[in-house]
Amino acid sequence: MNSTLEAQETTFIEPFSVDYDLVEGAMKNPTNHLVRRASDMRGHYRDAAALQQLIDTGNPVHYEVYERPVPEQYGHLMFCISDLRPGTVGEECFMTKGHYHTRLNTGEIYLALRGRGYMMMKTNDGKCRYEEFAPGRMVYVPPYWGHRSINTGSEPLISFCVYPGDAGHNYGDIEREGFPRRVFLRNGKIHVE
Ligand code: PAN
Ligand code: ZN
Repeated sequence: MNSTLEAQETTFIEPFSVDYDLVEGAMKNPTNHLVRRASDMRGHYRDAAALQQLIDTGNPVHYEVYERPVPEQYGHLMFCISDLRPGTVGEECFMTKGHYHTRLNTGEIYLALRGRGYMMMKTNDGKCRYEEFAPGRMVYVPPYWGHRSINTGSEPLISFCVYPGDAGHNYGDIEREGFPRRVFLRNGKIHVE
């Protein structure tokens, strides 16, 4: 049984449940498990030489994302749990690549479960804002805002997110534009510059 609303297809599926390990930030039986290492982050940090050194000395994991995908359609809700490791590239805090949603007018909810950090957000006309991540805090990423998570703490930053099934991910524009602000750890203090 499929229903059509605003001429967009929404596939009927059976209800299901998912179990999480909220301390490890893992989904027990993920269908998709994405692992991004230092070598996947080329072009994103200011200090390319420091990133190369990290790649050459073990190429550590930056973050992992666990998903149980649903149809990528209007009406469905995609969700995932992610584990962004602590660390720096030079002095810049570990972060996700960041993206716009392909359908720009789709938002996202992030619930912080463990660790400390920021959600850095930007629009394609140059606005930039950030919100702090801390356990028990929800960050709302409104439609039109590109977003990137940044770990400013010493333990993994674990978050759970939910977004429209038909949102899609646009990495290319963020790679070209970058974010106007970066987050650094210097002498034990966090600086947003
Ligand atoms: C999240 C992100 C996840 C990884 O599920 O995809 O945190 O970040 P990157 O996609 O930037 O590598 C999300 O925002 N989905 O829309
Ligand atoms: Zn997103």
